[in-house]
Amino acid sequence: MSRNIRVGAAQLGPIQLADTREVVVERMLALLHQAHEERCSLVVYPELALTTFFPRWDMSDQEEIDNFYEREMPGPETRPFFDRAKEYGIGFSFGYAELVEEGGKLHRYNTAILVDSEGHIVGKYRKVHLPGHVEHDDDRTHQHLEKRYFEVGNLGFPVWRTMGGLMGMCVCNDRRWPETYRLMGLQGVEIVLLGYNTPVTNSLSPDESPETRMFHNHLSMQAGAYQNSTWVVGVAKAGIEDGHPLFAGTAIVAPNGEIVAQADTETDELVVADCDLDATKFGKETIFNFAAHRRIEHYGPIANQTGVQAPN
Ligand code: ING
Repeated sequence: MSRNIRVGAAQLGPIQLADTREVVVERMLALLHQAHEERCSLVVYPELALTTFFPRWDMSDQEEIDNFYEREMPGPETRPFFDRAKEYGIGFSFGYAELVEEGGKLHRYNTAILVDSEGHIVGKYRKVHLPGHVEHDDDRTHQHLEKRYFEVGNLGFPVWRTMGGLMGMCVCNDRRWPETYRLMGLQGVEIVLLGYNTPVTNSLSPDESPETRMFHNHLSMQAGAYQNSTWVVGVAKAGIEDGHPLFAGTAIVAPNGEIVAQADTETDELVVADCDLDATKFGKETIFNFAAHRRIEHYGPIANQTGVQAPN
């Protein structure tokens, strides 16, 4: 028995400050068309797929900052994309900066949505693990101001039963935290869709090699996949954005932790793999049969303690 879903990981090359959403959507549509030609039924795009990675810029003018956010989804620039995907019968996810009024206040999130093959927004996720800092940091080779521009996500780590499987999402830095995958694993997730924008250099450790950073990227996703017996689709925005390089490494990871397909370039590239969602069953029923093997009576600090409390 197999529940196969052909997935397209739609890596995007760089998006410059000067690039309009219309131009970016045209690039996304070109990848969507290629996915249609290759008979994909689900396409995954990166974090902040509509704009440059603006948290690298130290901005204080709220009007300037808010130019990077979407106030409605779909909006005028993204509606053509939603329409074409529905025409093709292809589901998709992508990340964007969300500006929303809730409880009479404006809120700003680093968000991803999941849209099914009939064009319905099935799910939304708001990034929980925000890396970086709030104030300008002279010790860094480049700024990473996600803690200034976004609030911590308030939707948890949902999993949705859609398009024939159990699907979840996370965003970028979330992929480095085991809790992210386990919270979805405890809901039976069979495929995790995530996008990332990751600088080639670590702003706090310029000596860290690009090879080491790519190792950490794949290690995080492979571990998450293996330890929760789920597919993981990790999609980069890559290349040099206004002089700031982001790394690629888009990959589709099988439930046994092996990478089954990955990008060769640092530009717009569709990486395709057939993902049998039933391939998640063996791990879930044996080595990672949570009900049979987990001992939650010992896990309290994982949920109750934030930082390290070392013995004296
Ligand atoms: N980017 C990076 C990521 O988690 C980062 C943040 C940079 C983490 C350097 C570690 C080292 O891939 C985003 N957008 O979270």
